[in-house]
Amino acid sequence: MSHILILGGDGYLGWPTTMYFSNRGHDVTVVDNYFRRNACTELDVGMLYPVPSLMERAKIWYELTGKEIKVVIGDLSDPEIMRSFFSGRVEYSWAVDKKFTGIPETVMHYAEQPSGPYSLINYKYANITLTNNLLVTNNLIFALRDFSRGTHVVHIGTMGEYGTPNIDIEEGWLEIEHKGRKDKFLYPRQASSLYHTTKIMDTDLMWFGVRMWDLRITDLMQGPVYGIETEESEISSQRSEVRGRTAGRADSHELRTIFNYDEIFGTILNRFVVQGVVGYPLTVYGKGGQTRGYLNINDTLQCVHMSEKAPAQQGELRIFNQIMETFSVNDLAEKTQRIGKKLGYDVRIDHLENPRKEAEEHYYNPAYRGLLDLGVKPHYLTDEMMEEMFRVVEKHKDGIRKDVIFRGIKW
Ligand code: USQ
Repeated sequence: MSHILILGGDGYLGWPTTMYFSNRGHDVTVVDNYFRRNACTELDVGMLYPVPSLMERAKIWYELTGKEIKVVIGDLSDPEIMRSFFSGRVEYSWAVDKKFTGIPETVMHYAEQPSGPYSLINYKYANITLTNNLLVTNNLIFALRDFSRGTHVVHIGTMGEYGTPNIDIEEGWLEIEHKGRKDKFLYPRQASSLYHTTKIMDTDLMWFGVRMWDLRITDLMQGPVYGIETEESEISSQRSEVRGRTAGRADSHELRTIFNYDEIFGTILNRFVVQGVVGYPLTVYGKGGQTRGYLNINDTLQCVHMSEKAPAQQGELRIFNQIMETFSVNDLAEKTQRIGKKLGYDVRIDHLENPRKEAEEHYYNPAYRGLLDLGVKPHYLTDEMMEEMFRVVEKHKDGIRKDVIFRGIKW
């Protein structure tokens, strides 16, 4: 089994990915600077339930499974921290065995400020987004250039890089015929937030690294993710109950991922379910015709796994569109309302003036075959899936803060 380094392993997707690979027998090292937690505290946005620190999570995971996840609390925008994972000078914040595991075969790169609204609060948050996201990616490609060009990077990009063009969206590349000659280019990109713009810049940096130094990179253009439980969070909650470790821990689900429902860090469907449960009218922005490609958190795990198993070639920037189905905001609101009503909630739908600048009615036809061809089996947004989300959220209903649901951060 290979050694996997997970950058940004404390976040909504990073921590489930960490457990997923550890559970499958990989050596996993995880690094995070607690950006997300600190930003939630600073901006006072709360979370659905408290989660233990990354070091505590690694310890609990070790107690429950006997599998070690090595942890580094550190800021990857510092090049020396990034380089330490390749030079062998890494200082683990927590590990059972503090001996260097070796250069990773795969790096999963999630270490980015992931929110459009955060990036547009004001120039200060815009700068944090730009510096963090671009420095981390640049530090990574230089560390690979200098220490390990054979390491495969799996980077989480975003479908938002493409925007909503009036033509079909291809998987990363577009063949263009111009004045009788043909060439292949990165598909035109035009993001709708500053955060999404940093992901375009990431792609450019990584494409540069591939052209100059033959790096091998998979860039996954992901849509908004929804969901809470993964196989590993369920296993761990069963085991922790069996061991009677529940006292004082978050509802015995201590290894569940961080779950935000606020305007800044919550993605739309997670927000809608929470709004449905607490009787807050669903916050549809504008006309609600905004269409995006969505996926279940369990499919993020499958997608990064399939990408890891069948890596990009040396000197290849491989791009996949990581979505499983498309919905408009109105589709999601109606679905939430229908399922909520079935479960006894009076779910109302509100159309707020859109704080964002985005097309509210538009053509949207993205290709997304690549990951399915690699063997990903989608978990679609069925009624059962939504009911399950309602049930988990219901358990934490009393702690939900209505004041963080909508602030109206303007673009
Ligand atoms: N929206 C509403 N009401 C809400 C929240 C969102 O109508 O209360 C609308 C937004 O205006 C947007 C759509 O729902 O049109 C999706 O919004 P979102 O906040 O769920 O997603 P977004 O800001 O695009 O960002 C999220 C993740 C980001 C990821 C991106 C994928 O935070 O990290 O890159 O989804 S994508 O949307 O494909 O660019």
